[in-house]
Amino acid sequence: MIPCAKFRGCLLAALAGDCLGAQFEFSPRRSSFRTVWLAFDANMRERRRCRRWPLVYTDDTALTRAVCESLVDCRGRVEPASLARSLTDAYFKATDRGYGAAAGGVFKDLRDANFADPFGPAAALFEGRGSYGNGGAMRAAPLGLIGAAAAAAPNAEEVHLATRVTHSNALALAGARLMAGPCDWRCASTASTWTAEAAAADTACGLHEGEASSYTSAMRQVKEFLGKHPASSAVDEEARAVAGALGTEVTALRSVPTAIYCALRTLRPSHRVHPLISEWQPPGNQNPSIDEALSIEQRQQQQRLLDCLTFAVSLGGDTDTIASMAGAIVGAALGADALPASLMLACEASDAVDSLATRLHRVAYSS
Ligand code: R7I
Ligand code: MG
Ligand code: MG
Ligand code: MG
Repeated sequence: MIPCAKFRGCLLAALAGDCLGAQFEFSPRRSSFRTVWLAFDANMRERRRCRRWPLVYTDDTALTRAVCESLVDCRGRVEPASLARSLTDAYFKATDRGYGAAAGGVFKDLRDANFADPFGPAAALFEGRGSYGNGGAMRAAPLGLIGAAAAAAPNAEEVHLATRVTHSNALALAGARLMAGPCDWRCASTASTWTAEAAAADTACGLHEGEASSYTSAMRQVKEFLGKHPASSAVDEEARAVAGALGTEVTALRSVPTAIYCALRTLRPSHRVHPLISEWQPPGNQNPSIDEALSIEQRQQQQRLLDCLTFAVSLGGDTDTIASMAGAIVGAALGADALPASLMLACEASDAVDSLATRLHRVAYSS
């Protein structure tokens, strides 16, 4: 059985990546690791001064929550009509959470047709080719959790159905499939395992390995970068090179492999957390004992997650989404202990996301 702590770690770290990354999304200039970290540190201290959460989440979390809710309602299955309704409700509850340009139209069309054809509006986008944005991949983590919990092989078919409600382009489908794939939940965190999954996703979606536009070729680059071991003092050069080669765009192909790189970089045993973070003292918040009573191992896990999210955001571009997807992978690997209490106090609805993760876990193991 996959422990509930992994479900919680996955969804809470995805929330944290979204909330922390949102303040930098598509800034005109990339920020240094140091600048990003100083902002995060301030975010984690801010809660003491304000009544509401200082960091609000964006569409990434709104839709991830909606996927969870639909899965819980449907006892762990993907039912496209239920999912379409759940995603659309989330959108109309707050349309100002930074949705992709095409997303709003899909949700309006779904609602206007009373969800008669859950795939119709998305299939018509971009002259019938469908969106290749990362909006399917950014909400795929709960599908991965459910898929990994089922004894059967990963529910690739269900990931397709869930994605096609908004994204029908092969590049979006393969990216979502990769994000929901079995690697991370099982902690098979080597680049080779991910590359094999990328090949499976490419094949299933009709993308061809030899082409530049494939996840297999992107994962090959991920592997190359992982083979280098830059010193933490060269972290900004690493970020520039990774952002240039793998991308930081809203397209699935130019963001999913980037997020995977950020996660695998942090999870490799030889990884050294940046000194700014290893020297960090968690703020004493309303309940100082929460952060201060950590074991050394827990503290190291928290530092690893923070290091991952800081690096992901320092890449620039689609920072909320890349940090959220990287967070989902690392959070699943490390578990909920990796989330600092002060960070959870800073992120909108962290308590609601936490209980949703627990409900999803219960559903995953109750049939
Ligand atoms: O994929 P999607 O939900 O966007 C997610 C992103 C994340 O960064 C969120 O944090 C949020 O900021 O948005 O939304 P879509 O509108 O489906 O896709 C995103 C964008 O990708 C579109 O608005 C287009 O600019 C571009 N795009 C395409 N452009 C040309 N041709 C997607 N598909 C195409 C295409 O086929
Ligand atoms: Mg967003
Ligand atoms: Mg979107
Ligand atoms: Mg984004």
